[in-house]
Amino acid sequence: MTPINMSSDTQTLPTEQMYDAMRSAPLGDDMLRADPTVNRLEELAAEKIGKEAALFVPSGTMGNLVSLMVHAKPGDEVIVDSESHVYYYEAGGIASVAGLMPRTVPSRGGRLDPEQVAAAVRKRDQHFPVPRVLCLENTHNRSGGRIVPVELQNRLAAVAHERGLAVHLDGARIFDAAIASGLPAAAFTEHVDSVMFCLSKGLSCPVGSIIAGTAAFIEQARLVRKRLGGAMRQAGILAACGIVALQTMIERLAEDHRRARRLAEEIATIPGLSVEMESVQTNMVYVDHTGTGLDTDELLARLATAGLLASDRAPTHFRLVANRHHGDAEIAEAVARIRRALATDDR
Ligand code: TLP
Repeated sequence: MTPINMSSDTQTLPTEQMYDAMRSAPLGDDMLRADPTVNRLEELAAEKIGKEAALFVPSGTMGNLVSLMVHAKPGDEVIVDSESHVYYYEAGGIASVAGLMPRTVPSRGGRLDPEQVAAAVRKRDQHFPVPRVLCLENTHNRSGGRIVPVELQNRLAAVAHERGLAVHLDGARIFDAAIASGLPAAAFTEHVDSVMFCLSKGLSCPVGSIIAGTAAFIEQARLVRKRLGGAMRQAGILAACGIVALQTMIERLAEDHRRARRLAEEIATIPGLSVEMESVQTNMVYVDHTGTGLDTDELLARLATAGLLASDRAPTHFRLVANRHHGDAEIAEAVARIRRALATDDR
C-alpha cells in the first residue's frame, strides 16, 4: 500500500517541468551575483509579490531570521503572535541567533487585535528593550491555515508604523491567502516592510524561499544571509524550479483548497472526529480527535498503519494538508483510511 502523505505541503515533489528547467538552467556563482537563473527568479519574485527587490534563501526559517535581523539588532524586541511559526517552530532562532526579545501577543484564529498590539509596544525607557519590529503571519499555520484579511493586516501594520516599528510578514503561504481571497499577492504586502514566502510548500519546489522588500532592505539582507551561511553558489539549479513555480503553480492552489474543504466535510461525519469548518479556508484541515479518546501520537500511529501520514497538533488535533499530489481519488481514499484506522479499534 502506498501511503498518502498529507503531513504537509512541504512534502510536494518537483513537477516534470521543474526537472526539465533544472537541466537547462544557465548557472553561475550566485555568491558573486553571477547566476542568471537566480537573478531571474529574484526579479520575477519581486514583481509577483509587489516589492522592489527580492532575495533567494534556502528556507522559510532562514528568510524570517534574515528579515528580522535586518530590522532589529540584538537586545531589541520583536512583537509576535504566541501561536506564530516564527515563535513556535523555528527552534528559538529569533532569540538564540538574532538575539531578539520576543514579546508575545495572543491571536484569535490567527488574528491579532490591533489594540492589543498597540498596548504591547512599550515606550522608550531604559528599563525596556527597544521595540523594533512586528512580525505577522498569513496564512496562519497553527490556526488552520486561516487567512488574515487584508484590512486587518493593514490596520496592524499601521499600528506598528505609527509607533516606529518595522513590519515583517511571514507569508510562507501568501499565495494561498491571495488565491483564496481572489486578490493579487501584492495586496497583502503593500503595507509591510518585508515579506518571506516559500517556494517549497504548495508551489512544489524542492528547496527555497524568497524574501522581498526595498532594494536597501535586500542589500542588507544579502549581507545577513551570507553571515548565516546561506549564500549559495550554482543555486540556479534550484531557482529554475522557483521560476516554474511562480509561472505555473499559483493558480492551481485553488484545487488544494477545494479538496481540503471536501476532506474536512467528510471527516466531520466520522464519529469521534470534528472539524471547525470556519477554519478550513485554504489547504489545511486541523482535526479535533478528542472524541476518539486516543492521544495524538497513538492516533497518528494508527493513521500511518492505515496508510495515511498526518502531522500533529497535540494534544487535541492532527493536521492534514492537501497538495498537488492529492486528486479527488486520494482525498476519498484518505477518508476511507481514517475510517479504517478508527474502526480497527480495541477501545
Ligand atoms: N512549516 C512547516 C513546519 O515547520 C511546521 C509545516 O509543515 O507547516 N512559516 C510558516 C508559516 C511555515 O508554516 C513554515 C514551515 C515556515 C515559515 C518555515 O519554512 P521552512 O520549513 O522552509 O523553514
